[in-house]
Amino acid sequence: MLPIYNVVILGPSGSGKTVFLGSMYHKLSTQGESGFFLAVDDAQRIILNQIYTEVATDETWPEPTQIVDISNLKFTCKIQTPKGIYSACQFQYTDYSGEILTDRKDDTTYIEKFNETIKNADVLLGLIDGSKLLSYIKGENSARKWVIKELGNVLSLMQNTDKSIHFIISKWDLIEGEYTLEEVRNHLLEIDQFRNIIMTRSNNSDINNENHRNDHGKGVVRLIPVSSVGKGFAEQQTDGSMKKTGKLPKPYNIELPIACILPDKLKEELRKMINEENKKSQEQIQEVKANLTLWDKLKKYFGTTAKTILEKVAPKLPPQFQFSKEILTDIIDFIDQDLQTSVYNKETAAKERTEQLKAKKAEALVKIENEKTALEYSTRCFLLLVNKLEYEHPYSKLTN
Ligand SMILES: Nc1nc2c(ncn2[C@@H]2O[C@H](COP(=O)(O)OP(=O)(O)OP(=O)(O)O)[C@@H](O)[C@H]2O)c(=O)[nH]1
Ligand SMILES: [Mg+2]
Repeated sequence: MLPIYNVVILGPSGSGKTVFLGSMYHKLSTQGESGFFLAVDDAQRIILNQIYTEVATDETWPEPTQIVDISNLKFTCKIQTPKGIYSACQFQYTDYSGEILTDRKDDTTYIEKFNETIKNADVLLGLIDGSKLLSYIKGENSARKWVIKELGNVLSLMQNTDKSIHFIISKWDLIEGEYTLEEVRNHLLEIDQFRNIIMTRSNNSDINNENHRNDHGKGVVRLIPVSSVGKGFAEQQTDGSMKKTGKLPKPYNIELPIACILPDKLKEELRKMINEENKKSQEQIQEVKANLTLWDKLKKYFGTTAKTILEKVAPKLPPQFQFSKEILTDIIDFIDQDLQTSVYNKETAAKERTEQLKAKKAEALVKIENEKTALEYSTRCFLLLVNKLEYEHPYSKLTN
């Protein structure tokens, strides 16, 4: 059985979900630089191709999504090698428009179904509409409604969960060159609901709280700038509509969000485990050691060496994280390297890391001979992409 990771997409109507999925599929449906490709069943492939073709070649954009269209997509991540094609894992995307949710707030079965979907999600993908965000940053009056109603809806759905959240800033082509990701982040942090999500997950947010522990089982929050079409492809008109210029699409960062899912979810699982042990232990209230690495924390409860730690930890992980010890080591090392490098060394560190990861990827490629080895290879592909994100956008990580 292939491991499957569940992603729930939350974004108000018009935020760019459909175009994002079409463009992501287009980019990853053939094996390029990323090292893997995505496959879907025939019916979904036809729909996704239609979406992208319309975006790329017609004057029009796809119609707003009817709920039944593509509210459930299952991508199989595959690797093509000289020996054949191997499947590595699956990503299931469930699309819930924020608006549908508020409009159906009296429909309890719908809400129940939604809550169930959220419960089963490994990662929440929140789409923040880049064009609305831009109006908000510019202080335009019209943006208030967006902050309170549309973005507010999505954020309130996220308030009560500890899951990893990947915020995609869609339509980044409109913001790029006007504001940096750091500026955008600061503006978002001015929104209470947004800031609260980050604060409750940060290590030192509740420093005055006596229940404070230096670890928690909460997921990470990322901010990923994405353009499904690239800079210059479309121009926003005064009425808000998006006029195509005739340029060819050049999607930006479209392959990054999917790569963050597996590493972030594994990190969350490991933290949960540490947190549970911490709860059980006598010395609950400890001094804050924010810069303890994940290995350090694991060492506290599970063993003295990487080998002994993993012997204890690996069997406790959920089925979709039954990886080899080598891969687990790589992912934990990856997470830790990030914590250990100071801001000043980040660039050199990232470059070194890119080289290391590339070498490991090449090593894993020749070893592919079944689904398990294909997964090990794809994990390295994912880490390389996450590294790219963190290197090119140091402000993309909102929590550690
Ligand atoms: N400039 C720019 N415009 C985009 C981009 N992606 C989407 N758009 C615009 O945003 C509109 C809405 O995108 P959709 O993908 O249909 O939005 P959605 O979230 O699926 O909306 P619903 O299906 O109604 O829930 C598109 O028709 C485009 O005009 C992008 O990357 N850049
Ligand atoms: Mg749609």
